[in-house]
Amino acid sequence: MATNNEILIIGPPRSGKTTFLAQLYGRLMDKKGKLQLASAPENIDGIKSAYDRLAEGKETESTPSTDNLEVKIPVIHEGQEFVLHCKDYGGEQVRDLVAMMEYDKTWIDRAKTNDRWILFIRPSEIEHRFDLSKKGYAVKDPKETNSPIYGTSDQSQFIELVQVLLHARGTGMKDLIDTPPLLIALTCWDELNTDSTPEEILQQKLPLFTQFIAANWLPGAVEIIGVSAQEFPLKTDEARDKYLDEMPQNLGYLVLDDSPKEKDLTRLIEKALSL
Ligand SMILES: Nc1nc2c(ncn2[C@@H]2O[C@H](COP(=O)(O)OP(=O)(O)O)[C@@H](O)[C@H]2O)c(=O)[nH]1
Ligand SMILES: [Mg+2]
Repeated sequence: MATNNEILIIGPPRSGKTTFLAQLYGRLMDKKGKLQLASAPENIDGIKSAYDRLAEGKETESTPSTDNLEVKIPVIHEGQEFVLHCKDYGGEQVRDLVAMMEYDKTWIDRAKTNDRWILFIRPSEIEHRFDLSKKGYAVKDPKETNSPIYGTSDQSQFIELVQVLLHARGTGMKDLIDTPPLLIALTCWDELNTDSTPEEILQQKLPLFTQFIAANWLPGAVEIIGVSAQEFPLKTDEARDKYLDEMPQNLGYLVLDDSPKEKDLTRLIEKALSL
């Protein structure tokens, strides 16, 4: 099946989407990577302000729940134009994924019209390995501020998300899926302090989800990579100073099969295009 040139980027709150997009935007502006900007992106304000914050050594601000703008970034790869669609949600909306899909019909359209999907997952925020005894219980302290949506049955949430998107597209699961190809980006890779591969980490952290993906996608139509858009947390003045010294455009890397510390962040998109 021929794939179109629309790419969907999806991930729960605090999975590092805004930071990655701000860093990607910087790389696109620098024009040194494999991908170039095709024209001015739409609704770029959120990403620009994140970009400006990073330029001051400050971390991104979380997206207010009322702010549901979709960002569109047109890029050129090897002479062909592609559009990246990324939509940011406020935390509470994503807590019930099915409700989110009902709440926002544009997601259904997105699932239909984007023939390539990139899913952002932040492994360090996954609470525990799948454990039947814990299934159904809330594991997060609700008082905790900024608490990620990951929690109980992270795995079923990701499985459900992918199933809802497939259903919205009308993609059956009887045959192995080749369209949409799926790139799974494991974000904040630096937080893991690991020598394991992205495949190994996904298997360790989300074995059931890994099994679900393997059972439904053609092996060549799915890939798992690591991403560290920022390289370290920006929680202390020391870290912020270090960030400013090294400069945002020099920070960030991907963990790819062919390049374990790839500095060209635009290659994440290239990977999605090569599936
Ligand atoms: N250590 C580390 N922290 C990161 C990285 N990328 C993002 N973060 C932090 O993760 C948090 C959520 O990031 P953000 O981009 O706002 O996530 P979003 O909600 O998916 O848009 C922020 O505190 C970021 O500073 C990274 O590569 N490494
Ligand atoms: Mg965000």
